[in-house]
Amino acid sequence: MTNERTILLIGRTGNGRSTIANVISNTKKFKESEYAISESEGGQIEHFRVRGGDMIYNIIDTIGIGNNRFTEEETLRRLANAIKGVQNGLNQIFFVISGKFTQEDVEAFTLFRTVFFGEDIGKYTTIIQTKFPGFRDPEKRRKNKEVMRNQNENVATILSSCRRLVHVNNLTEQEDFRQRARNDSRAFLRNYLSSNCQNVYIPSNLGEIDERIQNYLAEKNHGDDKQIQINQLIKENQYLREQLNNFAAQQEFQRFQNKFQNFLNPFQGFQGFF
Ligand SMILES: Nc1nc2c(ncn2[C@@H]2O[C@H](COP(=O)(O)OP(=O)(O)O)[C@@H](O)[C@H]2O)c(=O)[nH]1
Ligand SMILES: [Mg+2]
Repeated sequence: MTNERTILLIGRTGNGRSTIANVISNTKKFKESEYAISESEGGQIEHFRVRGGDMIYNIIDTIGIGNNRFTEEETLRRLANAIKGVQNGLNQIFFVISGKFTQEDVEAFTLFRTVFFGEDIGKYTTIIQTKFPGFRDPEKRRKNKEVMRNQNENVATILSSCRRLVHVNNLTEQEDFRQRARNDSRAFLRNYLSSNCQNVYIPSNLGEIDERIQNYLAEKNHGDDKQIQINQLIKENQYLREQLNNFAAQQEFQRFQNKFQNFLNPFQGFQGFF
């Protein structure tokens, strides 16, 4: 058995992937950013060893979905390069969400499942929820998971397909001078990794990623074209409705004018008196 483990961090920009990479590796090598705009450019890999052990951990931070620095196509291409680089397979994927499981997170997870990995992605994936102040309290964690499960069917399906939901709150030095929250996260995550990443996951059809990206983008563009057509039809429909309303109002006015004229008619003969 090899004494190497590889962990891949994925998710939407700003959710705290780079921070988790720093926390686990106990370094500051990954750039944490308050501003989604200064998103890292692609995959960054660092290695660390837990003191007293001989296991080498490779931790890979990837570009975030939804960053506003690159186009979607460029983002997917950079992600593909990072994932293709993992030749000996992955032992654990951390899908990072923050605060709550949003619709955008659902879409990002679906993208990873359909374009990059496969239906079995959940077997190797742990969801990490960052920015969760109650992370030390089992009751708050349980409640949060329950709320998330009841949120909607998509979220519930993703949750039940993954290994586990883990909560952390990786506060910055300004927020937590002694870094207690990060130390607790590190202890938990390292312990979790030591017993949860023995299996190796080699995503199938890695060679076809580029093709799947092209298909995904083509389908999406097709969807966008359809949406444009629908919007155009809605606009035309609105215009016709307005015309119809104007016409009806004119008719109504005409009817009123005629009635008024009819009312005035009997008095026409008296005009000479006024
Ligand atoms: N309060 C709090 N802030 C966090 C947490 N994780 C990340 N952050 C902050 O969120 C911002 C984005 O984090 P970053 O790791 O760069 O996100 P990435 O785009 O997913 O790599 C940074 O300002 C971090 O300091 C957390 O668990 N709690
Ligand atoms: Mg980052």
